[in-house]
Amino acid sequence: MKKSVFLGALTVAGLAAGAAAAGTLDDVKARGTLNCGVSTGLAGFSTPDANGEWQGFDVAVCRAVAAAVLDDPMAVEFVPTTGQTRFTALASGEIDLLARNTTWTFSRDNDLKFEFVGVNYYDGQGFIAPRELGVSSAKDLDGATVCIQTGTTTELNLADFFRSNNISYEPVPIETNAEAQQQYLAGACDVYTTDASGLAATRATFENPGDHVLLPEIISKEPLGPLVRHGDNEWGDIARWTLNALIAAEELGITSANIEELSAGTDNPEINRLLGTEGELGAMIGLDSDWAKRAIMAGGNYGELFEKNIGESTPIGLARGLNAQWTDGGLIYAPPFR
Ligand SMILES: N[C@@H](CCC(=O)N[C@@H](CS)C(=O)NCC(=O)O)C(=O)O
Repeated sequence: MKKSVFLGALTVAGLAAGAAAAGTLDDVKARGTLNCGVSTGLAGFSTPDANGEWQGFDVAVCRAVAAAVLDDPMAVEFVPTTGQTRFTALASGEIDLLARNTTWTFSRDNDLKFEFVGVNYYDGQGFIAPRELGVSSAKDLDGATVCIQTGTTTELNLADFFRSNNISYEPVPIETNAEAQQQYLAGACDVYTTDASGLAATRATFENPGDHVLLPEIISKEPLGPLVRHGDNEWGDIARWTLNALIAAEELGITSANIEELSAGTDNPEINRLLGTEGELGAMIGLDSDWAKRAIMAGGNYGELFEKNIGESTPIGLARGLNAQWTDGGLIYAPPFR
């Protein structure tokens, strides 16, 4: 009896070791590139520039992970995914990481079996309407046609919102943001609903953004973040702590401008542990001591990435709001590096 329990434990340990040996980190290293799922195109978050190079706030997460793991922020194969295709791409192993304004929900975690490694943007669902429609509240949308992306939380929130307000709507289902924009501008739907950040990003690309208003209601919570498959905790930890490194760097005042200097050693022990001049944090996640330094150098700390890609001085024009550091009254908070 005792023996079989012992053997059972060994078998489980053996399986776990086997899974770790054939884990995502090894696959990524052997391949030399990170396969990162992004959107088909959303200004500021993930979109190819004029040279076909992917840019944006979500793209930056892929680049930071590639820098940490492969010592090269450019070693990323970007895989465009829609609201519908993103989960199959991750579950099937086509991508190692999904960084595409994806909302962390109970069913995506437990039913689809993914692991959200954190939140890089706290959002909520809003509506955009042509100014000439004269609508000032989403509650005035009884009978409206609504453009909506399939495979999203947006679809379900919309149904909940109209039902709880006892009003009706007609969905106009579309697959990509580009299609939504085109349909909305062509008048195929009265309003377009999606994450408020997505609405801001989309409106920024309109010829006359001022002709469109964002309605005041935010009808849901949309904590957006990167995710991996269940079952490879080591890989999940690398993605989670890379995101945390970007967040902690902002809190600790580590920037693109001073990181070289700070990584020679400082009198702040947490900065030293993060940048690898003290302790063995890198080894604990199977990486070298400079992993976080490289991740931060890929594009800057969390705040730098926010300002550069989607912040108030960009056409997207998003305020930090909930996405300010906890020290500034926001929700962005990295656990301690110790
Ligand atoms: N956060 C929601 C919605 C995500 C979503 O599909 N957002 C749209 C608009 S913000 C998008 O990213 N579109 C880009 C594309 O079509 O590729 C979810 O996870 O279901």
